[in-house]
Amino acid sequence: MAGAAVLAATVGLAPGPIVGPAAADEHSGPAVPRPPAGTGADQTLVFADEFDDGTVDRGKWSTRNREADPNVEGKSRFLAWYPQAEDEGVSNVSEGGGSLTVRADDHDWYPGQPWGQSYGTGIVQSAPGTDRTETQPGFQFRYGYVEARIQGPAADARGTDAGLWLYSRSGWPPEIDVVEMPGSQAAGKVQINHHWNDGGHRNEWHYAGVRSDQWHTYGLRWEPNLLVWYVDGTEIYRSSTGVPQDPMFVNLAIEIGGGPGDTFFGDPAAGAWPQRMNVDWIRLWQDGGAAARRTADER
Ligand SMILES: [Ca+2]
Ligand SMILES: [Ca+2]
Repeated sequence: MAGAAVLAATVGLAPGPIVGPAAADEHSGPAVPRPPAGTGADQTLVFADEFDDGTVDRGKWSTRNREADPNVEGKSRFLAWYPQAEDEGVSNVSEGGGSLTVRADDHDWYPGQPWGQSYGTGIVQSAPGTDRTETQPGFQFRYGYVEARIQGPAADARGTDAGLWLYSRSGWPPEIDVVEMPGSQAAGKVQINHHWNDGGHRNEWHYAGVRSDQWHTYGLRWEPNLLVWYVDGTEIYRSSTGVPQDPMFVNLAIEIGGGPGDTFFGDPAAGAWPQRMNVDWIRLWQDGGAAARRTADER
């Protein structure tokens, strides 16, 4: 990726680990959200959406699925169709009541879908080049602290996988799951996961200890040699293995997949539809130095 190469050449490696509480807010005027104390000294809010104005910000988000089949312009993946308001007059992504909502449902047919997907769902991605013309400016970052307040699908959301993922345009893996909510889990189990390339795909999976259908804040601290996951501001896991060094972009979505006997998604035929994921806000901080080194190429 030319963008990634330029970025690597211009940004260089980030400073070492950052410790200590957040400093007092030096800004005047409207309050700028601060990262939770203890999650590092990151002070610069470099990307955020409060989802409070009732309109999905298409300057920040693409609603096409970069991982989906490019032949259908990012509209199909697994068992689901990702309808686009501008094309099909239908969208499963909306904003209202102070939150972004992704809806997954089991309509038999969506306008425009070519392959008979039985389900529809939605996504927002900050990935550059995700729109039809590959001109979406997008947002990527490397190192920092990202946090979102999320209410996921119910415990009976068989066939779904909701979450906040970080992906890289350089390929897969890497993948960092700030939070992932696979629908096979009867108790609405919430996971934090990490996938990396070690001459092959390796991963680690951890139970987050909370229910998917309750509101929680999920955070990730990403340093050059360390990943730390937080739920409601409390550290629940850390890893220094396979820490990604590529710029990554943000994804909020409900995927649909699985089938009879599937132990991850579960069986969508046994699911309760529709399911929703609500996101009150997402905020991403970097330390001042890292933020200053960000280039237009990262946006
Ligand atoms: Ca908005
Ligand atoms: Ca909000």
